[in-house]
Amino acid sequence: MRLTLLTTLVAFSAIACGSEKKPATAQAEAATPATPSPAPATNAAAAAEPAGSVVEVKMTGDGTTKAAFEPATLTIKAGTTVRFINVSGGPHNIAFFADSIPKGGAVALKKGMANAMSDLTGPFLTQPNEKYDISFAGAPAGTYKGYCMPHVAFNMKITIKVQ
Ligand SMILES: [Cu+2]
Repeated sequence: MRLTLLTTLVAFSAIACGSEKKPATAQAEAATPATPSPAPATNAAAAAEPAGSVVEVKMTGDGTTKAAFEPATLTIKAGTTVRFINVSGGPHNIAFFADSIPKGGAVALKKGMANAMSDLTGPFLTQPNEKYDISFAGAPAGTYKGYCMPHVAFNMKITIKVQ
């Protein structure tokens, strides 16, 4: 059931995006993360802060007509952690367009995205102020374009430039 919903969302995203960019494929493979990641829900007290600098991106919306990443464009250094925060109008998530990222970027993001629903696709943030960190450690320089699956029709997209 969930898979069906996900597939529908992806199909919808593909239509909404037209020929511009293809979203990350969301086939539900048995995703075993390359590195074991602690479950944030049960491990909150021990959640370590990222080693590098952290840049925050707010996920906002009014629930009906608009939704956005704020900022929608940012430039970071490799090694930075981008922290996505569910501020309003959720659920939100962050997924990257597979064909928008530099060579080697997908491998780096696979390591940097804990609890991914599938490659390049972060989990849905449903709770107020819920956070999701993406480590750009080892991420090749270049432009990474992403979107929010529930709100791609509202053009909820983000461009992250890694220096
Ligand atoms: Cu959203």
